[in-house]
Amino acid sequence: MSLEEIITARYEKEISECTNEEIYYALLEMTRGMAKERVSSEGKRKLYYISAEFLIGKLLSNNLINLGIYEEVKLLLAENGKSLAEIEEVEPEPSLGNGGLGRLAACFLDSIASLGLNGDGVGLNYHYGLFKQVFEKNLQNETPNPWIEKEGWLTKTDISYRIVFGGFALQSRLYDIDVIGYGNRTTKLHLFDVETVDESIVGEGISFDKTDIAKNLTLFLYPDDSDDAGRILRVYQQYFMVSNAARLLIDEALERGSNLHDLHEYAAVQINDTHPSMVIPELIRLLMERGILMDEAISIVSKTCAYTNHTILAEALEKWPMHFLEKAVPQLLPVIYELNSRVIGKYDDPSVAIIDENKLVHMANMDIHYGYSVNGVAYLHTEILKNAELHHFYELYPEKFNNKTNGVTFRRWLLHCNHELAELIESLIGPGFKTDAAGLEKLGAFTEDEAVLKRLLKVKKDSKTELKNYLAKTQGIKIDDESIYDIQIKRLHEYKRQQMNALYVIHKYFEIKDGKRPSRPITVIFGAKAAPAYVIAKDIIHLILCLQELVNNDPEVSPYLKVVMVENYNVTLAEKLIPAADIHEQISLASKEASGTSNMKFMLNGAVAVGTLDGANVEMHQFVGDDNIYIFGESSETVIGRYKKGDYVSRDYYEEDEDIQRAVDFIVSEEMLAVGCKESLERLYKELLNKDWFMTFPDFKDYVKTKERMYADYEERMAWAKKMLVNISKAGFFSSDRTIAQYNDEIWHL
Ligand code: 26Q
Repeated sequence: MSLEEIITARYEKEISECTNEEIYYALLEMTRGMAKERVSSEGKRKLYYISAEFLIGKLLSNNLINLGIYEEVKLLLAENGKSLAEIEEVEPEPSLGNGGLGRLAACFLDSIASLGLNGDGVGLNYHYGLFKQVFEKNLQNETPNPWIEKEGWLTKTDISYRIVFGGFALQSRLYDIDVIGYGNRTTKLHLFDVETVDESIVGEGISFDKTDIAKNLTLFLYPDDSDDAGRILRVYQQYFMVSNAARLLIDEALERGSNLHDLHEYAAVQINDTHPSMVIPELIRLLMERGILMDEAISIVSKTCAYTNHTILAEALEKWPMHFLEKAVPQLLPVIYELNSRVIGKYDDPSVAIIDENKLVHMANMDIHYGYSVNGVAYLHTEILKNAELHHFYELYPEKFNNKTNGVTFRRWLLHCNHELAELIESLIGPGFKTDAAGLEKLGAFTEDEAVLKRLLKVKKDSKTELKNYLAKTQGIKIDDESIYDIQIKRLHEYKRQQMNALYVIHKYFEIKDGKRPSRPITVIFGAKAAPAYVIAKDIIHLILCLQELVNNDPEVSPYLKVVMVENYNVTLAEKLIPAADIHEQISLASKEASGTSNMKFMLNGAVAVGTLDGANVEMHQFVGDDNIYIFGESSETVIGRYKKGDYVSRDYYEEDEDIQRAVDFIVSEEMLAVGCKESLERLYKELLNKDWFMTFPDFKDYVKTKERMYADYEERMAWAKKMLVNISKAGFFSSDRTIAQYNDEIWHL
């Protein structure tokens, strides 16, 4: 049915007489109808991408683009006095992810569908997803983020399983979201829910009874795991997710003709970080229940499952206390014990055991022994895994290790979020880049073409004005679109070093006070959520919010420097911020950021990076060369060496460097204490002075110098525009279509 027909049937009105809400629901109905008419991909082997997170973002406009009807719909609405941009605002954003890992899974689904591969996503239907971030008194508070409406993208299916836990069982229900690829394919995102979930048990903020599993299981993503009740709830969630996934894939394989002895010919499972790792023992258990002997069950599962590692931080590698598993999933214990005893029988090396001497179950170790592939997510990351973090495993199984540098979908991160730039590119090199991202290289022919460079600057300026208007309207934030937009958006983590950027802001504040004014105003923009129990991360948010209040209200400074911390940073905001960025901050401590993916989105949208040689920045640097990216800081070798020697003393740097001293002292200055919370600011001050675990001080001088150089270069507008164009032209490698094609060629073989 056409939009007009749907609107007449639903409301007996004309489009022009409808509210934005009414039009949104009509468009939803139309889009869902069109998705149903499309074909799902087929093939013998099917991929199940199991992930605790799918940060899909809003779907309406992206779906209209992938269906090829965006312009048509936009025009029709405009003719009736309606704005598609305003209608987009009606859609709630599902927040089924924390950050990079979840957004990557969403980009991958888009590429799997667009490439026509036979694969679905499997996860959980969290009713409130990740919390919504609210600032009060310069502090982060958390509230629930409901996104499920009576009418939405979810389709209730008739698939339901009985999932047994220690002492009780829960009935699951599968909901599906159609993932509409670019072209004519769809795949599915399968989200399992529990039928007894009860939203009414949520109390103040995001608090709830963590022990009432039947009612709370799918309420939130990663409930606070600072206590045992929260941690064990994660185990229940993970098992629920993988047991459902395993049953679904077995049922589908049987239906397509598998006899289960050949299950690996019908199914491939990608384990997205260790959160779905229990799928290995669960699949073995389910095969044994169906009559297959243990040896064979292990062999089948080992040919089915592959593992992706997303982090080098040891504390993020999941290790579950055996007594948690004993309580929540006792049926898995015999399998896990057996898997472990085979490992220790074979290898005389306690570091590769699955169960350690403290009775902790190392999920990654299980994945590596009993999966057929282990991959990192950027070149440097994979090298560090092979040579350091997972070196013992690499010696055992060199053939399992491989790299798959991350990518992002150009449909959402260019065509959808930056129409004007996509149109400019298409006018220069034709539409081929939409399906073959490598085609962007053709832009290289225009790097000396002044007319093209001017058009590019105009596109950037328009995006900056758009962001300015959006922030004014939605968050009451005022910024100057003639200023340089310098943006850092990502989860708040010490290793990502938002604190170093904040110290730079303080440094600049003092310079301006001293009469050294920048030639053009600078707007430093942050967006970040901190895990509710991550104290120092919240202190850093507090620092930035205090700086925002102080700097922006200082008449001497604010004409030259503004600090902005957007509230509730999410995919929707990223789509507005990224096209508008002049400069993007990728300043993690070298060796700590596995890949990063916002770096790729910024690059694609013509922003220039200031960054360390970490994660995928290393590859970006190789593609664009020294002139088009601003690299600073110590190398990953130096950093790894420092950790090994354990000889880093932050106080030495503080005492030797006046700039560092002045900036760090300011955190606990009278001015700051007047707008902030003493306890929090002092804690952060001491943390930096006495620990600075992520080594901001050794990199600070070089960081300041590099930013100064960058701001000066920005004034050479034509030379800067050339850098922008080079970045865009070299971004093709970072398309998730390329990444997914490699996963398929080298791991999945669908
Ligand atoms: C683990 C145990 C207990 C509680 C929570 C967790 C947990 C939750 C989320 C561990 C890890 C995550 C998320 C990790 C993540 O997003 N990693 C990012 O993955 C991106 C995609 O590969 C990379 O680009 C980023 O570099 C990496 O940080």
